[in-house]
Amino acid sequence: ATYQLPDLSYDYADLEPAISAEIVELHHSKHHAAYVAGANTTLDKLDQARAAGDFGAIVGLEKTLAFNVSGHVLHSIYWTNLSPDGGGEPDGDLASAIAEDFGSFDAFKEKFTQTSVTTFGSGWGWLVQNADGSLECMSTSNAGTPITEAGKTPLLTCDVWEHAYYIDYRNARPKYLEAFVDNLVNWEYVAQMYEQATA
Ligand code: MN3
Repeated sequence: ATYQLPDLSYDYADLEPAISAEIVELHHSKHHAAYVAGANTTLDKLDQARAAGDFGAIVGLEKTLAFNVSGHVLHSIYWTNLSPDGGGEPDGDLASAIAEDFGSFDAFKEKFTQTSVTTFGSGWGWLVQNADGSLECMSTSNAGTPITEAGKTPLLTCDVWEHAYYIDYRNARPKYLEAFVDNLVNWEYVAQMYEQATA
């Protein structure tokens, strides 16, 4: 298989109490795994359609492939930008950039939370860096990523599909965002992404 479900660098229970082991296990071993399986199955179907010269089928399969690969990549970023030792505030250049572009860390927190919470339907909340170096909070729908918009580099993302929080928080998406920002953000990883984007 071309795509593989990555192992997490922590156990399913390690993000408690912010996110329960039940959610993390379902989210990783079922939801994320379904994107990986979907991508691999679609690749096989594409091979068959190409071999058969079935150009009508190829267009639809390419869309399905893009959706599944994107879902796989988004979840891989999400797991990596979470940490059992996460939360708090970043330091160094990233902290300075956040203070400069949002006014303060608290103002950033407010903006990131608000942007993520108000994502229409299923999607993802983001902190991205623009081509001019400025930082911005945004959201994308379904399996959309900021990479498709010119000059935007993802630094941090939060999955706001209901499967990411519903068992623990029911419809209280703001409570999930609060727990995410206060306890789970792996700022070391986000700082690495910022360094790479800035280099
Ligand atoms: Mn998800």
